[in-house]
Amino acid sequence: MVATKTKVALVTTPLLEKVAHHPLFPPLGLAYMAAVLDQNGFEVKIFDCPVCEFDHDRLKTELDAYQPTIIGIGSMTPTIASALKSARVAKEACPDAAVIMGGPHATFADTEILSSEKAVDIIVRGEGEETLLEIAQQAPNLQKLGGIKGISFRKDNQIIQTETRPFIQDLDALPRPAFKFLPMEKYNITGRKLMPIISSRGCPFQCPFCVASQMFGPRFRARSPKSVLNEMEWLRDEYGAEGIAFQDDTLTFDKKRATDICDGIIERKIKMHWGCGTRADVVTKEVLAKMSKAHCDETMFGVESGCQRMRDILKKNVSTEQIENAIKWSKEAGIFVTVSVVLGYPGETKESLQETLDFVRRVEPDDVWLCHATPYPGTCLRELVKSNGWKMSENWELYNTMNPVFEDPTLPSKEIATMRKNFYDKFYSPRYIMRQASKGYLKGNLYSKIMTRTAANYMLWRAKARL
Ligand code: B12
Ligand code: SF4
Repeated sequence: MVATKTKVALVTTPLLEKVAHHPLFPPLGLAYMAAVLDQNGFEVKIFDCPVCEFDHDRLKTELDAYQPTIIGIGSMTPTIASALKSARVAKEACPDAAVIMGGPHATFADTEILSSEKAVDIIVRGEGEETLLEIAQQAPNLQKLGGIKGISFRKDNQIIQTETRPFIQDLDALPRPAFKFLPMEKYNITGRKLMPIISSRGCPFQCPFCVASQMFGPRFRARSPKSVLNEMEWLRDEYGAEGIAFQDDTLTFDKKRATDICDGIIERKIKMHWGCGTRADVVTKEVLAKMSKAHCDETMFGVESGCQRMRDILKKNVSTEQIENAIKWSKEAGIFVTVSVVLGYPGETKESLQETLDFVRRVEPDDVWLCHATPYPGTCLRELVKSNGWKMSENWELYNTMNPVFEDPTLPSKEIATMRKNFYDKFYSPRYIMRQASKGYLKGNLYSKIMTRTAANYMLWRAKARL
């Protein structure tokens, strides 16, 4: 008799219409967990509802037909309402299955979710690969959950949080993300196949508004350049990837390793455009020039503020000179520069906000993310807003950094939102479109091409809104 494999379904929850979203990328976290389960003899299906355009009814039909033993659902803060609805339809379709939730929102809102949502049986906190595997190995009789590190669950009307799981030390030992379970032909960003790679996890900087450093820990854990280069070639050969989006928090934290990856790209003639995020204090002119030679088209710097006093409050130990140099060197190297700033963090004044916007205008990046300070569960910012007793929205759908979600009595959120909007109205100008179009279409920078369209759409949307 052939033993039947335990079935695991992994779900990216359907997008709710009114929740803003970015271009759709293959869900790397689910693909990593799928790879580990697959390697250990489990049968896996991934339902990436946004890209498949599944709503909750369709998800229910799919789960009903599949009848898995375990259903794992990912969670981000703005989509948590949809994730909880997915849990409910999962329980209706498969009443005997264990419904498990993981990801950055569930990790830090575990007790709230387990106390209010009976459809969720277990929450996996932090990295999921080892934890989900251990749960699957116990299924279907999940009687010894107390022995599994990094989970929260209900028992006798109590919520049990097991010991925190240590972070995975040898990232090279993980199998490659199992993209074979995803409809890879559907992921296109303005017609180009851009694929994600994460070459390191963890961040030693611990900025008080950031979830990533809490999720993946304070130590920079890096994969070897060889394994990263092999994965780039694999994505190109297996899936036709034309570009790579590095999902690392700080790709160049170890400059020597970043340089080795670039040297490898050049030596192996891997001709793919790529982009990454990093900090201005961990790049040099030489590293940026090398990155450009290795086809880096875009880099995003977490600048956070143009005001030194605010950068001190934000524990961003980076000087104005370092930021200006990083932007200048990137531009000289022909790299598209995005800067990300946080608006309205406690301590912000109208003057510091203006200083930031003036600073951004002066350094003229190719793009700018003006993010409202957002108190995600798990951040020091959330604790600060709570301890100040300030009004804070519990509507998670608004937690996308494009809306103010708390009220600092000294700086009305409406004022921040207006200054933000006015900035963008001027930034995405016809001159901007011309500049990006010339870089994109004449010099071939992929991100400039994308931004030409984005800015043109923004101007069109603004013109229509005024009619
Ligand atoms: C890529 C990315 C995106 C992509 C998502 C693509 C995708 N399909 O995954 C896009 C561009 C869409 C995106 C959008 C947003 N993002 Co984003 N994003 C990231 C980023 C840079 C990398 C994610 C990643 O691939 N990580 C690597 C994998 C291995 O980790 P993972 O996905 O977290 O999965 C692991 C664990 O979380 C866990 N896990 C995850 N799901 C599940 C499910 C189960 C069942 C289990 C058991 C475990 C589990 O196990 C996985 C493996 O270890 C992270 C930063 C980071 N370092 O993670 C931010 C991050 C996740 N994003 C964040 C934010 C704030 C956003 C936005 C709200 C706002 C914005 N300005 O971008 C929007 C919201 C989108 C939405 N509609 O909800 C925050 C999360 C905050 C929160 N509480 O939700 C992060 C942590 C960044 C940060 N520094 O704060 N993002
Ligand atoms: S914002 Fe960037 S540098 Fe700061 S803790 Fe998060 S990942 Fe690290």
